[in-house]
Amino acid sequence: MGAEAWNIVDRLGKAARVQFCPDFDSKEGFPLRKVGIIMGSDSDLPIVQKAADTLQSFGVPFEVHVFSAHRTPEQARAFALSARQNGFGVLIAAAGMAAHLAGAVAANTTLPVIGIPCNSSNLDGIDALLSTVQMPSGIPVATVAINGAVNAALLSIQILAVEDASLAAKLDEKRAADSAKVLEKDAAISAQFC
Ligand code: AIR
Repeated sequence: MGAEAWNIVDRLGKAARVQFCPDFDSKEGFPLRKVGIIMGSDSDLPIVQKAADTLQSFGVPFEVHVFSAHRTPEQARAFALSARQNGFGVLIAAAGMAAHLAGAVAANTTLPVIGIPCNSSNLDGIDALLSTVQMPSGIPVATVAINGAVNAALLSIQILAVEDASLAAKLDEKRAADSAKVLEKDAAISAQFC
């Protein structure tokens, strides 16, 4: 869907989505917005890959880009400024060291921004964690754990699932499957010690 169509959807809300969006992705009849995954360097990809894999497993559309708050600040800004009209619903920003990417992106959009602090220095990611999480009031970044790419993806899916019951059902299924695995492990471990 083009930028102009998304503008109409944003202005008019849900009713417009039904009217203007033939490319429905969700069973609800609403198009699913994309998740934008951006990283400060291609050296962050091994961490970020898990977010992409998680989104893929849920059938959520996404794009992946490299933008640096320091090395390509104009491109990072332009991406954030146009993200809503380009059909994104949530942005995930991963960076290491002096990790300003999530904050810089959040400064230029009111879409929810999830920050992944990456462990890419000899400070074990504590530098990136503090740089990402310590945002001043007014510009929030939802920061996950150091290298917490899976949770970043799951949180982005939960945000999209607010308006998408089929996505919410998939999240429930995953939680049930995760619980079943723990129950199996409990049975196996407790059997070893009785
Ligand atoms: N980085 C890149 N631009 C700004 C920052 N903070 C981060 C990357 C990566 C680290 O610096 O996100 O984690 C090292 O990048 P590189 O390209 O030297 O491997």
